[in-house]
Amino acid sequence: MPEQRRFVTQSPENSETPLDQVRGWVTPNPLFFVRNHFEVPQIDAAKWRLRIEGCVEHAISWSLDELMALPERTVFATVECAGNGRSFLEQRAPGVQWGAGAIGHAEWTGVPVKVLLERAKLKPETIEILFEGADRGTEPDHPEPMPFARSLPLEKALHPDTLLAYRMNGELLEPIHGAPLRLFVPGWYGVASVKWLSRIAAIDQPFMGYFQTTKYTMKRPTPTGTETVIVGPMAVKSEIIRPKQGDTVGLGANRVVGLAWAGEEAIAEVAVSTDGGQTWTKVNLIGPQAPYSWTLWEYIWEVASPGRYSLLARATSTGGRVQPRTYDSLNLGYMIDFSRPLEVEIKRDTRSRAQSGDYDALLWDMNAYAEENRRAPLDLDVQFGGSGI
Ligand SMILES: Nc1nc2c(c(=O)[nH]1)N[C@H]1C(S)=C(S)[C@@H](COP(=O)(O)O)O[C@H]1N2
Ligand SMILES: [Mo]
Repeated sequence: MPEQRRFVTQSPENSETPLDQVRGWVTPNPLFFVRNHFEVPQIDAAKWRLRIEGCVEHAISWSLDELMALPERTVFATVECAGNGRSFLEQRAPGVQWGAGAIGHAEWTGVPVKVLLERAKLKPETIEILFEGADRGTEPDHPEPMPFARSLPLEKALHPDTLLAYRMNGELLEPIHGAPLRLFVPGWYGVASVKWLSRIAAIDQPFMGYFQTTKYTMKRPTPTGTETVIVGPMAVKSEIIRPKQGDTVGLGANRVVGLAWAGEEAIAEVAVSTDGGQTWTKVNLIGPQAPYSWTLWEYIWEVASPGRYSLLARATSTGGRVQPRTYDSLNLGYMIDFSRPLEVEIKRDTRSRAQSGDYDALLWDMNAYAEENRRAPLDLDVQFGGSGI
């Protein structure tokens, strides 16, 4: 049976990408995680229009056909939910109790927001752009129904890679991912990428909506105390996807496979420790290393003695940011970016997972996976980093 998303909650749907099955750069749409605060709204794409209003010279509304006739742009990007990994926190934080899979990587196609804002012509007093979804509902501490809405600072809204997206991996958006049109903000936590867009407004005051004041904020130290910041750009982070937590593997050469990402930056380096963080070894990065995008990595771990081992991975971005070892509780249950130890047991009589230098096996795996799941084989030119073994 083909793999499926792993449900954390049924209604509204909150489900994870099955990360232990990742074998390629792009996450297939049916497996791509879903984060919904409210039920999916019913939208008739033929009647749907996107309004642009507020501090603009020309308030305009657009049909989907009109938007799709504009010059389009495509961006590959990884999206992570700001609450991804919340269930691993020692001190329980409220919110969806995600494992590691509230993340995915896709090719996003649409019209840069900038193109529409230029046509609507922003008035000089504009400081933020507000994006409103068609989904509505209540929260326990907000009994009045409200739409899901978020604003972006002008600079990010006007970045040419910030898209009004109608395609995901080449397919028209599915309802669950925001059809007919969603905002897509590469390098930022998923919460910024408002789905089911209905309205855009240029505003001259900071937006104080629920999803960026009551929720999705963190604390940051200041000389006099702390200040509140809105969850925005993604952290630098890595995840070990094979072996899995609690696996038993054999003596000899074991292949450790993982992912690493760095928000608006690309990954520069990933290192692995198999002794709980005392010593670190650089891994081989596999496939494209690009801004916004995760990279797969592989480490051939030669183990000489049986026992219990604690594995850690640590990513570094091209800008020099390094993944932290511990969680910063000022993040308030968001941006869960610390290196999480993975415990495995090495047994003498267990078959080892990989032989040294089995790059071919990795490629074979990726293609076998595509075939099994009736997906197009990888057309990606896989490059292996490092010196090889
Ligand atoms: N309208 C609307 N947009 C939304 C949300 C939502 O609940 N409603 N959830 C946000 C959050 S928190 C995330 S992580 C991403 C998830 O996008 P996906 O479900 O396509 O993976 O959508 C964002 N956009
Ligand atoms: Mo999210």
